[in-house]
Amino acid sequence: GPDDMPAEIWDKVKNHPCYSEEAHHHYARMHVAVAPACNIQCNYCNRKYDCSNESRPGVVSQKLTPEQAVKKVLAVASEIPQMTVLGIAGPGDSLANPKKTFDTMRMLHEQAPDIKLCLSTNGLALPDQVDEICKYNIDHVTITINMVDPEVGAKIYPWIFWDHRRVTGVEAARILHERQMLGLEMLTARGVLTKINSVLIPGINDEHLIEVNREVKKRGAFLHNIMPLISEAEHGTVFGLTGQRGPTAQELKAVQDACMGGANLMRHCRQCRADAVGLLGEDRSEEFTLDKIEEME
Ligand code: CLF
Ligand code: SF4
Repeated sequence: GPDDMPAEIWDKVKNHPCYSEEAHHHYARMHVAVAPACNIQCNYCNRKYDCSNESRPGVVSQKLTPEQAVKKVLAVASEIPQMTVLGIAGPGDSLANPKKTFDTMRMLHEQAPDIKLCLSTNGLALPDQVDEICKYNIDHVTITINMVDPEVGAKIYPWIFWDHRRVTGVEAARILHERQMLGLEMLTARGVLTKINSVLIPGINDEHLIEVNREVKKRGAFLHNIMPLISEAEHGTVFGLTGQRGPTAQELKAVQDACMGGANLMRHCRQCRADAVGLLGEDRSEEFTLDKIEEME
């Protein structure tokens, strides 16, 4: 709340539904699905659906061009006055699609300067894009960080696409880890509020997330959101984790509790889809499909 943080930080979080538990009852966010490509492979990802780093897997979002996205944001903003934040969270990685992501952000920065801009990324491309992020006043960034030990990372990420080639194994996880830490440090230095998402994968990174929490706090992360792996048979075989279960509610709470005293935890995440619209936990995306927006004009 306003009593326990500097005024300029409070100003950034007071109406952001993800960064403030209180705000999520009153303020809405929306996502536009402009970023289809990804530059890494997570073992828990099913590429047919939205990026599961931020989203509930098993939903397919309507992909938009930057122009369609801007049109949609302006239409939603005029219908839902509590809509304070626009995020780009997939369906792939926002920064693996820099042209589409930043074209959208630039147009919104110009045409709707009151809307707060937010994006989520796996962090691989982040250090190269920090200048661009600051240019459009994107002051909230989420990085998905599932490990700080490349040996653990090798069990989560079979490959990354880096420097024009595919890199695999522990080397891939080491590069991803270094880029995530560097990106986080650069955002902190520039005053961008950074939230860390971690996917809790039982037997792979459950105990390790305590160390992740410590390392991200050290580098200035504002919030740490530990999310359960969602693995449901009807969503098809997850790429490399056949038979992998998600955590129980008790297991999730135990890891979150073990992180108390470290980086502040977010516990109200609803794992939104890449084209979510409305209050967290409420999904009005069906009211704002492209054909409906065209009818509104
Ligand atoms: Fe979207 Fe993410 Fe920005 Fe929020 S969602 S890009 S930080 S505006 Fe929020 Fe949804 Fe959880 Fe994400 S509840 S999945 S944390
Ligand atoms: Fe899938 Fe991982 Fe890429 Fe997200 S970051 S789209 S979960 S591979």
